[in-house]
Amino acid sequence: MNRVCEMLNIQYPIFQGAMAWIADHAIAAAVSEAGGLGIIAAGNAPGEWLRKEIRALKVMTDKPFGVNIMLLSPYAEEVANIVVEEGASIVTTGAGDPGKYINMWKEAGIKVIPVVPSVALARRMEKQGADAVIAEGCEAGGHIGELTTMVLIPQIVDAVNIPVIAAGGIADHRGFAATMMLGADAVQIGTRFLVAKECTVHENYKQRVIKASDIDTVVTGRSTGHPVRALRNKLSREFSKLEKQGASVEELEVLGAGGLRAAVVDGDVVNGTVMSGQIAGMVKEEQTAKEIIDDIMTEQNKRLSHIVE
Ligand code: TUI
Repeated sequence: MNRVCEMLNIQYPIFQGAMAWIADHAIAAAVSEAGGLGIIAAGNAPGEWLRKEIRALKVMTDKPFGVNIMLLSPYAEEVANIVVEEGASIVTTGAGDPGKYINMWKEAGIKVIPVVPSVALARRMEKQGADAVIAEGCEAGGHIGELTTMVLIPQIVDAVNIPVIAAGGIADHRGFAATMMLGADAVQIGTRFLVAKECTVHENYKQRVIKASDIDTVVTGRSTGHPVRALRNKLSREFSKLEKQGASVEELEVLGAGGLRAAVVDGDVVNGTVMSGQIAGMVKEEQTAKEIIDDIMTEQNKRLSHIVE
C-alpha cells in the first residue's frame, strides 16, 4: 500500500492544494469525501474563521482532512493553536519554516507536513520530526521557490527518508505518473481543484483559469523576497513596472494588499491577484472533485501499466 495513504488513512495519494482565500471547508470536504486529502487553507485569516471552517467541514465528512498554516500570516501563531484545539489530525505549512510549532503539533498527535522549496529545508524538517514533506516546484501558483518540480523532487527524495509529496505543475494522470517516477509518494494539486464544481472561488476567477494559455502566468515580487505566480493582468503589469523602477517593498505591498481577496471574493480579475499554476493552460473544464480524482486514478493506472508492459 502507498505509504502516504497508510500514514494518513486516505484512499488515494492526492492532496488538494491549500489555496489561500480559496480552499475553504466546501472544496476540502469534497476532496476528502472523494478519497483524497482535502485541505483548508488558513491563509491570512484569523483563528475564528478557521475554527468555523473546521467545524463546517466535519459536518460534511468524517474522512481525514488537513489544515494549512501560511507562516507569513499575522495570525500564524493563533491558527497554529486552533488546529490543536479543534482536533485537526494533519497540518501542512507554507511560506516559511514551521520549526517552532512542530513539537506542539507532534505532542497533540498531529501529522506535520511542511512545504519545502529546497533540499536544505527538507533535511531540516525531517530532523525536526516532520512526518513527510511537500516538495513544491516553481510551476505552482502563489508564493513560490526557485526550483522546478522536475529537479526538486528527485533531489529531495534522495535527501530524506520520509515520504515526499510532489507539487507544482501537476493536474492530470501524466503529471501524477511522472512525479511517481521521480520518486514521489503522492501529489498535491491546486489549479485543477480551483475550477472544481465545489470550489467557491468567484466564477470570474474560474473562467480566467479555464481560458488561460500555457504562457499566461507571470512571477512578480522577486524584489520583495516573496515571489508570487499569478495570471498576467493590469495589476501584474503595474507591479512589474514599479519593480523595474526600483519601488520600495512598502510601495509594492500597498499595491498588492488585498489583491487576492479582490480576485477570489469580488471576482475582480483585472485589478486583483489571480494566483494560478503554469498548468492552467491545460485545465479546461469544471468537474466535481470526485470526477477529477477518479479521472487521475483510472488514467494513471492505464499509463503506468502501458509503460511496464
Ligand atoms: O505558500 C505557498 N503558496 C502561497 S502562500 C500564499 S499567500 C501569500 N500572499 C502574498 C505573499 C505571500 C504569500 C499564496 N501562495 N506555497 C508553499 C511554499 N512555501 N512555497 C514556497 C515556500 C517556502 C518558502 C521558503 C517554504 C519555506 C521557506 O523557508 C524559508 C526559510 O525560512 O527557511
